[in-house]
Amino acid sequence: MTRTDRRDFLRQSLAWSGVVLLGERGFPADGEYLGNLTWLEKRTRPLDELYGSGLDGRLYKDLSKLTPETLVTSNDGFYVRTRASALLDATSPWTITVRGLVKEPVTLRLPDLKAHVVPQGTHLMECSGNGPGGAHGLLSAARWSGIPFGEVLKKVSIQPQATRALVSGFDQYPPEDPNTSFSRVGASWVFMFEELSSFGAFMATEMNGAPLPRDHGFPVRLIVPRWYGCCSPKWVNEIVLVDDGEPATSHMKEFATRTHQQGTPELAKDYVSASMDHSAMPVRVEKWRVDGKVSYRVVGILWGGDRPRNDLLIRFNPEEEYQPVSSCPLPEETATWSLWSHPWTPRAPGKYRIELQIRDATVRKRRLDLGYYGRSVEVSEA
Ligand SMILES: Nc1nc2c(c(=O)[nH]1)N[C@H]1C(S)=C(S)[C@@H](COP(=O)(O)O)O[C@H]1N2
Ligand SMILES: [Mo]
Repeated sequence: MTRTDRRDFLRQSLAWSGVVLLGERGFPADGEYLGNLTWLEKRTRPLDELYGSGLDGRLYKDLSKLTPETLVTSNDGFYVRTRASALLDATSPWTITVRGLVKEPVTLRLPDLKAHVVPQGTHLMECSGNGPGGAHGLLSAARWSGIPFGEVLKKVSIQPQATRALVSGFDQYPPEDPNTSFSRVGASWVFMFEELSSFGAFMATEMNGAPLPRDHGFPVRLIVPRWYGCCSPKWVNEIVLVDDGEPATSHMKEFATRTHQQGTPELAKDYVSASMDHSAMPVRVEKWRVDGKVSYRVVGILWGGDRPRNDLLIRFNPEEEYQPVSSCPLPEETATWSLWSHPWTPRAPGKYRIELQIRDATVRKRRLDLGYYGRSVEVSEA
């Protein structure tokens, strides 16, 4: 085991140690599992099924199946937002052009950068437009390897006025591609050098020990840990070094609201870091029969934020008080997600809206404050 593997393994076993009294996969050992309740939010997309092409290509992950063993998503189970273009030719040596505020533009050959590939650990990615129509399934985590972004910058001589990098990928689709997507083509984002280094951005070449799958950016994509997925261009082929006067890209503007910007700024420098706040949601409500009585258990995930915390609260309707989640192990770090669970005895049959919150009011958690990940169920037996 490498150091990262061992850390992942330890984290996963620790994450579930809060429920060691429960049986296999965390279920009560003596109970009968009766299945999961259905979410009442209208779902319009299939789950765990790769469909569509190009910009419209999607895979929404079925998060209700998450277990401690599947917290690292397999390559073909990882969510997809935009599939590789039919025009993408990744056979010849891939190149990345670095231009803009450099002494001399250079064309880097990916094979020449491969010496800098190192394990980067497990990182979660979430689409900022991750809504109920796809059961919030635009969320996955993988173990990545890649080239630290700083190593790429070392290959060029940077002019002193450069403060930012505009990173772009291959985003050309055949005219006959039947896109009906509301999404616009392109995923270029402008980052402050400082953001790229402090968040540990890297150019990923491997996912879970294998070359990146084509739909996930083969042969190389950017990953900005703890930022929304819209800031991680796939099929990266160009880096332009720019200064503070650089306009925002159309992609940044399209995603301004979803990344919690103030309005839709015209200049890249007026965009705040698109990092994910502390977030949590239920992924399933299990129904059990224990000692002849029906009981429920809510299982969910916790992710985002800048430091590990487990002061998670849950409530089962807006008029109810929040109460501490009964089993929420403290994660080791916030690069990826962890599981929590909470036994639930509804007072009466009826509809319940489940919401999560963080106890510390000083913590930034904009989506929790908005009730963004709240989900509802109907209980027929209490
Ligand atoms: N070149 C390119 N990169 C892209 C996109 C795109 O449309 N084109 N979509 C972005 C968005 S919105 C998300 S959420 C992530 C999704 O990455 P995944 O499909 O590997 O899960 O890729 C990002 N990178
Ligand atoms: Mo996204």
